[in-house]
Amino acid sequence: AYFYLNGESKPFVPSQQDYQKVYDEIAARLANETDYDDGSYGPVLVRLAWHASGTFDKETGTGGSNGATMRFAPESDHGANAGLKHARDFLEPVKAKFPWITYSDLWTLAGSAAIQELGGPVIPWRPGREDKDVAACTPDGRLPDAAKDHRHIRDVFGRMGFDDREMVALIGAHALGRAHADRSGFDGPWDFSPTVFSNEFFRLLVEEKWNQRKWNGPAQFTDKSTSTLMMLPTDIALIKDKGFKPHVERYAKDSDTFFKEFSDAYVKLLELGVPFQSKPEDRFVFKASE
Ligand code: ZEM
Repeated sequence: AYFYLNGESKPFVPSQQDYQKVYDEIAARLANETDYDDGSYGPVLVRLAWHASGTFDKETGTGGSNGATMRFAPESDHGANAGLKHARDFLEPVKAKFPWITYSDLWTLAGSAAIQELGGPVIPWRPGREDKDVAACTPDGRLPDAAKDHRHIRDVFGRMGFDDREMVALIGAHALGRAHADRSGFDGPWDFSPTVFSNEFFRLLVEEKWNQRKWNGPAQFTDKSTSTLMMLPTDIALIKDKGFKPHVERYAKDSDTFFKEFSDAYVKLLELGVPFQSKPEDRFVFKASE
């Protein structure tokens, strides 16, 4: 578990300050590399950390962020992971500068950094993940399919160990980024500021009228007011289902509550299946850039 820096005889044990340097490097790259999508790699980093973690199966203890097996085919080629190479490649110069960090720690740290740098809540984080080899790749089909319904959401997130409230909070990350026709087949952003973390996804879900989009692509929804935004079938399922809807309404009204409950659920997601030596109270709180 130790990393020997070039020519050093003592093992290098990184401190919180060392991880803050990794955070700062990611933040600096986010600020500089604006020639991508809506001007930020932040959303795709949030998605990388989620897809690295969301393969977890609580029954077998397999999958999860511990391993970073998405570096390898077949996992990198799973349909759900289309486009995440942009996020992995964005982080390669960071890995090169801080070779002592594991990919699995780096990807999750980047998820925490991206949420904070995009104006979201603090995402406390701790190290301790080890990279695994190709044999630990998870089978295809563990990540959710946007064409499906409320039962599928409960099946997939229930397998990870989440309850209704946490499922809704997590999907609120769709305030960020967009769908790409050449990746998932779906198309468009969920709100008008896809590089700012907010509760807009929930407000629009409740306040807008969502119609089926008329196009040749997969079934998705578009807003009546501008026809520029989109919702996935699984997003619309959140206002159709009795267990999910009260949380959508709470988050639509109360941004502070959403930020708090999102943070708790995203921290839990990034830690699923990781055999930490440290305790939850040892998590680091990274200082965001100004
Ligand atoms: Zn997403 N997500 N997601 N998601 N997601 C997309 C994009 C993004 C689902 C899903 O199928 C899709 C969570 C839950 C669920 C983000 C974060 C989180 C896209 C578009 C699809 C199709 C991909 C593309 O074309 O590039 C489904 C079905 C979900 C649950 C039911 C959770 C949980 C997330 C984080 C906590 C983010 C940030 C994006 C935008 C990525 C980007 O590149 O802009």
